[in-house]
Amino acid sequence: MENRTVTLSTIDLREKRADFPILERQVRTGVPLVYLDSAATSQKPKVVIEAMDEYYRKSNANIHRGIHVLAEEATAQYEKSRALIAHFINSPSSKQIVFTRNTTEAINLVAYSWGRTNLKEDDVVLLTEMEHHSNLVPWQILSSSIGTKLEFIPVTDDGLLDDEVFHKKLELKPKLVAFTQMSNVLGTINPAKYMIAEAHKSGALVLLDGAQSVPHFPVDVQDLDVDFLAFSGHKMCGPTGIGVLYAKRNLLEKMPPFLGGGDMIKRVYLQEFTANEIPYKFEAGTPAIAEAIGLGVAVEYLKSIGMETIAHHEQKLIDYAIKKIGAIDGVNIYGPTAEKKGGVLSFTLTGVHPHDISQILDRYGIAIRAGHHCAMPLHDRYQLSATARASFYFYNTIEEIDCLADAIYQVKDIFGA
Ligand code: 7TS
Repeated sequence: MENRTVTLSTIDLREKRADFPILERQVRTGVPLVYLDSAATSQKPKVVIEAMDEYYRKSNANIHRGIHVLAEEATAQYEKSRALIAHFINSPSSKQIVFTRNTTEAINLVAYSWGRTNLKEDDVVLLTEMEHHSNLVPWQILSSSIGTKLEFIPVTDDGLLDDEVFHKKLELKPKLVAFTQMSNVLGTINPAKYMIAEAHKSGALVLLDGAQSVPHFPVDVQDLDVDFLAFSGHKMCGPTGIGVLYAKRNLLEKMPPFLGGGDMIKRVYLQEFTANEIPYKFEAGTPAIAEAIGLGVAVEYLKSIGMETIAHHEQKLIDYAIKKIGAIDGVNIYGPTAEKKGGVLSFTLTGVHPHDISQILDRYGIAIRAGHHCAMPLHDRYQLSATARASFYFYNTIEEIDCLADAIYQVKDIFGA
């Protein structure tokens, strides 16, 4: 599958667990933590925690403003991080990496800045039924204020985007197609390169929500030819509070600022201002400096393992999980077959509410998530109010999936399900 050309792993990723202090924790009645909630946020390796600690101990200062040694060091580290992230996604330039708080803010930036400048009443924005609320609500807000129309690519029963309807919707000549590269509920990995090429043929720009893809497999913005890519640091071993918007240079250069304030200006007069160059034009105010530095260290850490190795390991985990958990009587798994998805397993158990599943699993130290996972319309599509979701990262093991299966049998016993 596209983006997933994996080579056989030679590294035993089990040894990487030692990099994560939290994975040594025991919880509840002294049972080892089994963390299966990385789609919500990943755990952080020591190198990231220590880099942020070191920054505060040795170099803390505000960036881009001072001429003293600490300000110079802080600025250099912050900008080095931008360059590392640019390299990680193969951005042609680090000027195309805008630091935001998270994926949500990156998408809002595009909706407000690009959307309000380039879209008008009745223009079509094409989304999908499997979007996280953060790639849905900003476009709804835009629609309610300027009258753009939202259209949707439906999801099939087996959790894939309907390609035929996608092409029909392209005939409406959308100005933007915005979709997730990987669903946080179904785990579906959408054929992004193909969809981007098809959207471009019809004249649309494409925004890719990379919140669940950039942490888990190689994403190359030039190979994809994507116009906008949004992702969050905290799902990829980095801290919370830092995210990224990548965009093509010509788009960023024409887009007006999103927030106004310090750092995003070149010159300010009483009545007006001139905007700074990219990417600073979009980074108003003091940014999350330690967090940006932490994310730079996180991408170096991921690269040292290898994104293909990570993808390969997670493929093994989801394949095993679908077989093992899917064999439990009463369990329904949502989403496509293992080779079309990443490490996300959403399921229901007949007769037991997902919140009850999650609560009982917690007694065994197993952290999963229950609810709508910020994808209410997708749950409506399957006539569900909630699902239970186990999600994996490279530090998870086959044994942890066995623990999950054993605990689901306990849930069945308790509920007589
Ligand atoms: N897009 C997708 C596909 C996501 O999975 C998430 C977060 C976001 C956008 C938003 O990311 P944020 O960092 O701006 O919050 N997904 C989840 C989840 O599945 N459980 O908690 C957060």
